Amino acid sequence: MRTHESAYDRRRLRQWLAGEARADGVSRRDLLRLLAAAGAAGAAPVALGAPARAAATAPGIVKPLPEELFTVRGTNAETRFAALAGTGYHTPNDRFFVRNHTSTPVLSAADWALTVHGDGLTRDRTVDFSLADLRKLPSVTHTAFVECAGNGRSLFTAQQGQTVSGTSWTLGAIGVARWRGVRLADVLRRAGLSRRAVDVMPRGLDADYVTADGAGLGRVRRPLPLSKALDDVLLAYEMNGEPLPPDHGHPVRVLVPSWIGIASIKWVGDIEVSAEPLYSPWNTDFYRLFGDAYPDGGTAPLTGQTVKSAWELDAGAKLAAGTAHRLTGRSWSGAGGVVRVDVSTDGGGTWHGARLHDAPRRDGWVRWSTRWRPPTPGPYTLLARATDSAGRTQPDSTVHNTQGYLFDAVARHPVNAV
Ligand SMILES: Nc1nc2c(c(=O)[nH]1)N[C@H]1C(S)=C(S)[C@@H](COP(=O)(O)O)O[C@H]1N2
Ligand SMILES: [Mo]
Repeated sequence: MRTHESAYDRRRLRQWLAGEARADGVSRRDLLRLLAAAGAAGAAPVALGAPARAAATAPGIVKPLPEELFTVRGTNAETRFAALAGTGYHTPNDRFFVRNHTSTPVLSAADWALTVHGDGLTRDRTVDFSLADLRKLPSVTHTAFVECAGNGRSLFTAQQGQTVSGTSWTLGAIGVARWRGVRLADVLRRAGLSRRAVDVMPRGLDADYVTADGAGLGRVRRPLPLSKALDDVLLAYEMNGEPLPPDHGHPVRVLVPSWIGIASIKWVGDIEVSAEPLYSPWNTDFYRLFGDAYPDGGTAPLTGQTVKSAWELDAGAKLAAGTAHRLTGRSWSGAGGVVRVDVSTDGGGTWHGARLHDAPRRDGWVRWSTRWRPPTPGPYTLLARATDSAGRTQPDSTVHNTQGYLFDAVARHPVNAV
């Protein structure tokens, strides 16, 4: 079952208006704006954060970030797609992208505990789980991508000439890993899930997040509807067969398959289970679509990821003219497995099917390849367009939203034949 938030979100807003929902750390103004979007009168425009600046280092990331593997963007590190060529299906931990709102906290697994609490538990109790407690529960392994909602954001500007706020990712804010852990559903049931529970809000142990304008938003947290929390969400303690590395949430992170990355809270320290709908800035101000094409107060909170494709080549890569090359790439979707990828090596004049090397796989990606002999020296534009099992195909352009989320248009990849 896939959960869509829009109907749920309207109900959550009505409940807030009736005093039946909680919104700690969210302003009344924000909620009134969202209410307006859900069907009432007009609302104030959205304030945008300052655009991210590229930095020479990524303060707060623990693992090495060699430039062959990563492009550093502020507190974040983007995977270079060229560095995935030949690496296999799963993204090696040493090249998996990092998105940190603040910095990686270095936590000891032995001292760590997860506190599950809230009025959505029977008798409103508080239950602690150590890592050893979690390891005693049945373990599950699931291969899934984690992809930032802003992946591809810079293409709104590069391809569509539009202004957006946020980290200027190209397409490398995604990785696919084999996650091992326990079902969140098992943990919630052990904690004593009440029939009144509606929302579940995991919160990270990293520092309070302060925006560029100095607003303190508290620790990173985002509510999940109970239906998704009980469906396929994991509390993961392993990534590709290793204990979760510090930058990816050591010792335990939430893994929400197919949804935008912000749902997968790293370094989870507590989970509130609530009988009332919950809000945080990460489902009010951020991670909704705002802009001319959208309601004044934005859409419902974003959930599933869109369809995308990327070539395992640097932008501007040099390829020998008159020589046959095997070009590779990957395509993925949050709505189902990728069943078809069409490629063009002449800027979209002619297209043919790429060879797919993986079966369509929900929550994952497919690797593909194509052969190309650049006829003469000069600049060329490579395109790849994926279609998923739900029938979604990448469009030629993506409708603008101010924060540059969910870019899904066909990317124009420049190369030079020399
Ligand atoms: N506690 C915490 N969890 C977090 C974040 C964060 O900054 N703090 N960033 C989120 C975002 S926006 C994304 S895209 C993913 C990135 O996961 P990764 O760094 O393991 O690639 O983690 C999410 N979980
Ligand atoms: Mo993200």
